Amino acid sequence: MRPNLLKQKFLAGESIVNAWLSIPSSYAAEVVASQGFDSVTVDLQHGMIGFDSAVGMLQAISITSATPLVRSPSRDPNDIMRLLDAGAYGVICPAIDTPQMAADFVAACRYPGKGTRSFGPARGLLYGGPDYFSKANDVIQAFAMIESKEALDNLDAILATPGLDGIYIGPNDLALSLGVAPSAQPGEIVEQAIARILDAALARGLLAGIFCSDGDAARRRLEQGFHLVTPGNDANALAAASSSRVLAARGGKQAIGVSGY
Ligand code: 3PY
Ligand code: MG
Repeated sequence: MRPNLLKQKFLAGESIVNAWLSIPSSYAAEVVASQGFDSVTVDLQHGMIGFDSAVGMLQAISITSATPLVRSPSRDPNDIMRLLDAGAYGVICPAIDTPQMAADFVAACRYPGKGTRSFGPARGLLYGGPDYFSKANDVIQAFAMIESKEALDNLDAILATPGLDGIYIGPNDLALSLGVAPSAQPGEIVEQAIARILDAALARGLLAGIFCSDGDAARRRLEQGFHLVTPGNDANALAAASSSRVLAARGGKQAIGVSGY
């Protein structure tokens, strides 16, 4: 089976920089994936992306060595299994708040023996190779999003889920759940929660990932000990690059722009 470079890098102790796609375009996916990211995530939860667009985007990512990931639109096992069949090598599943949710999520990512994934690997087989079925349980990765107070309360039990590869922190929903406004620079309460989740993941040898507002924030999270960081998304990058060009063309006069999330 085609190797999972993200997994290999994690096992080798190397940091992982992950791209985040919200624009439903295989060409945009191809452009972003070609910039040297270790993994590229197609976001079907908050991105403007449906299943049909996601398939073309996973194909576009396939021209590079970056590991293709998805953020599933929900915890629904049917969504998760179909995205794996479309060739995702890892799933970031939103809002895993309880150990039962974590167990159900991991089960959806694994064939019987280790889970309940239904057979029909479709494009996963083309991308992964003829031994996809026999190797998929070891190669495909399952990352639980920790992004609520309930998940914090259940943290140890969630992290103890057999077969879970790691966690991915959603700092914005985490902030909301803790009663504070989402911010590019989270305040004390959210930072304490983030540090607690990171420590617990590191103690169990799980991969720890987090969404960041930009490249500088991502570098600081790597320095803090995270394994995988996402330096913002494609829409932010496009907005920032476009507004700086307007600014330059107008000789430095302030452009009035709106950045997508
Ligand atoms: C969050 O911050 O809640 C996220 O889900 C980031 O994508
Ligand atoms: Mg979230």
